[in-house]
Amino acid sequence: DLGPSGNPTHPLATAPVGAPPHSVDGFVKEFLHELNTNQGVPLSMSSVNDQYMALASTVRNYLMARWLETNRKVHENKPKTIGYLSAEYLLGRQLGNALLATDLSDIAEKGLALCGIDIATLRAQEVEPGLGNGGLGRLAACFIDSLATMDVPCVGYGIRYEYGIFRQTFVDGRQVEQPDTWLSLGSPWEFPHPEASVQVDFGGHTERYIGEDGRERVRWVPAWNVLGVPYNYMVPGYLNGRVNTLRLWSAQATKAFDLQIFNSGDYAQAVRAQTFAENISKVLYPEDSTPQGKELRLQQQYFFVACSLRDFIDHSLEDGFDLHNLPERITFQLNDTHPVIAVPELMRILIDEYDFEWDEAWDVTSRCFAYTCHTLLPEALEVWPTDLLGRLLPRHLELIYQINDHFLAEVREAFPGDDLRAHHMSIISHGQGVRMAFLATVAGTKVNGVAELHSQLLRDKVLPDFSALWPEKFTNVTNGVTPRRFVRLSNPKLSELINDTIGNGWVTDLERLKELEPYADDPEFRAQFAEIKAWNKHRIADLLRARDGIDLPDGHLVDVMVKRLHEYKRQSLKLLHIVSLYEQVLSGKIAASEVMPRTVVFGSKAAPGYAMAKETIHLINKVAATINADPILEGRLKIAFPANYNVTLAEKLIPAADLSEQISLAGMEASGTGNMKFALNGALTIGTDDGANVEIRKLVGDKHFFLFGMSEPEVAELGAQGYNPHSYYDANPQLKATLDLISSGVFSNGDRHLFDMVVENLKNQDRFMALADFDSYVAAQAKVEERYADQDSWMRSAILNMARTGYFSSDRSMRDYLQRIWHTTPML
Ligand code: GL7
Repeated sequence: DLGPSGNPTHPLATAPVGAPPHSVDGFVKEFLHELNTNQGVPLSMSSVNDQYMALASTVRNYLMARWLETNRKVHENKPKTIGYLSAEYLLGRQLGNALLATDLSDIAEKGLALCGIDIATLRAQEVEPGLGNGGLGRLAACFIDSLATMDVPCVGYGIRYEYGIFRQTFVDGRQVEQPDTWLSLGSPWEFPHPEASVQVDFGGHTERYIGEDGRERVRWVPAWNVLGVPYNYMVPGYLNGRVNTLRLWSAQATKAFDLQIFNSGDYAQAVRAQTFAENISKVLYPEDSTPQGKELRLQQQYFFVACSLRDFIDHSLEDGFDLHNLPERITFQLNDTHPVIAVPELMRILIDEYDFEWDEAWDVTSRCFAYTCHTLLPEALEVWPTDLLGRLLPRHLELIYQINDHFLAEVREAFPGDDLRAHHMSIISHGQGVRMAFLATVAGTKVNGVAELHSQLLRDKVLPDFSALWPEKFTNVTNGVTPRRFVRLSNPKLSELINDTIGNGWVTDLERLKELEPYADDPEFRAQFAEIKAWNKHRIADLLRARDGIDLPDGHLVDVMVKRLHEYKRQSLKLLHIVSLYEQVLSGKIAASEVMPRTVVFGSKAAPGYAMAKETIHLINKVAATINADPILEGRLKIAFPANYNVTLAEKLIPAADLSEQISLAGMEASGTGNMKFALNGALTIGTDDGANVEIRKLVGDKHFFLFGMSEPEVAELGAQGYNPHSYYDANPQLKATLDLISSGVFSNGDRHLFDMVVENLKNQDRFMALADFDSYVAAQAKVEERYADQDSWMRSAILNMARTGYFSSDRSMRDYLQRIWHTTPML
């Protein structure tokens, strides 16, 4: 008796694994069983890691039946699947989310307590998989959470980096990077499937030959190859019985080592091929918003994309499936340009392996992909040199030339005689290389930006010729964040208050937070809300004291700027504000007692090769050391800069914030997603009219948002006139005094030049116009202080921020993708 996959079946084999009963006793039994059989230790001799591993397996077992059932349903119903192709997934810790998805948190806590174990200790044992740099990678993690929760079939495809984003330490205020050894104690969340490995080819050359049908054909003769080993991870939906899959690929040598060479005694040479192959998934590139033009990075990109297409075509589709119908079964969503090499890869598979004619292959390919752009910075748009591409992927380069030829013919037909336009639009730019964003735009059914302003600028400024040619191709999907992780898990007290007030439907229907609006005027609710904010502040204060030896004083406004360190995000502007306050006290312009008690919290990693960003970190730390120790401020102004900001820290920090700093130069931040997390946790935003800030402000209302700075058109105009930062320095005495204080040596033991790089850059270059927005920023901060002094009014605004930002759930983003891009409905 054979089942649908051709495997033998047995009546019992198709029944789902029974989920154990939801009881404390049942849980304890399971937990001890896992401890004994998986870890091989009795409770009395178990380490914290043993206990964590056993707890994780216990929870995993509860999810297993649902995973099997989900896979069975997909196998049977063959629904259209979303293949989310992303080089990054910034997942955060898994345990809490798995407990939430199975509704086991309370039972586990009680059960462990019976064993004498504090669940918090086990939670703290988990090292988060930091397989992403920042917003882009975290967005991917939120999206797969939402798709699972919404019952949408999705496979997330990516790379299982052995080392994720580096661990940041500070040495004398400077960032020092340490490798992120997230796998060193083992990960209980992954399921390796070496038997399902796929081979990925590289290099070599192509040959032309005449096929049996008399047509000229191309054969790629690669020079070397590696194996992609899939590791599956569960992506549990929230209390809905669905578990989707995240499949991350790990690179392995096809031949582990050469025994002949080994026996001859040259051990290093014997394992060279292995080292070379394994390097591909060794480490995440720690670049954020800049492409790293490294051969290894292109290898990573092709590696995971080739594995993923192979996997879907060979393993997910039934034997004999007609690939002409592929678009009915999958949409590959390209998360930025990183996976765009998938486009020529699918063309290659269809033409070279399945004998498709060009037009047939293009028809299928161009219906299988959609592209999301996540940036506006020109330097962040990937361009691969043709010689590199030709060396690594000769067949793909040929196909890209052919795609370009067909495309340019279409352009010339649409705009006859406009050769210049065709030149501008060419996928291959002479002198530069292959413009991956253009390739993605040509191939994608849809192209979307990640916030309204960004999508508009994408159409008007980044890809104007393309939007003229195909206006209907362009659309917007504003980003979102998962309310499970970023409210329900990260802010348990607030969640409880919301549940008690409006029920718990909001966790999967976040717009229902609107029902809280009337409570903004209820003094009792406001008091409870304020109490929770204070509780969250104590929670983070305890953590920072233990984690970093940082002191977070009581009663301060908690002003938070956490995000990657980038000039366009303007951490330097925030710093200028702090230094300006300090300068005014030092020079006696104001009394310390006039400074509103405030702690500014920074959290930020800089790309290791980004010198200006690293200098900015150094400067923040030096300013922090000075002002935190200076009695003249009477402890009223503090800077806290915990090292190694990551998802785990964000979950504790964001709920404690009063003020959310979203101060990028208008037109630069594609969306931002931290901005959404803060608003949902009842922080007020001080921000520019940039990215999703625009939409946040529209929803919460001007009265509850501190807007400052130039608008995007004003920025463009100032840029066109010729921006001269020095004129602001010369014209504004407070700004001058502030910058001069940094150059005076007070923050650098008398060294007047230590921070020249940052200061001179601001005075003379200031690409992101911090000086132009300084006055307006300082004025907005004064309004913050005025509002914060009236706690009732502040809490009212904070509640309204939470109540009015339910729109920013990633569930809503997914609904938008389903309607505007994927054209599929959830499979229930
Ligand atoms: C980013 C954008 O900078 C950020 O604004 C956006 O919210 C995020 C998700 O869409 O994508 N683009 C990018 O390259 N990184 C981002 O975080 C690293």
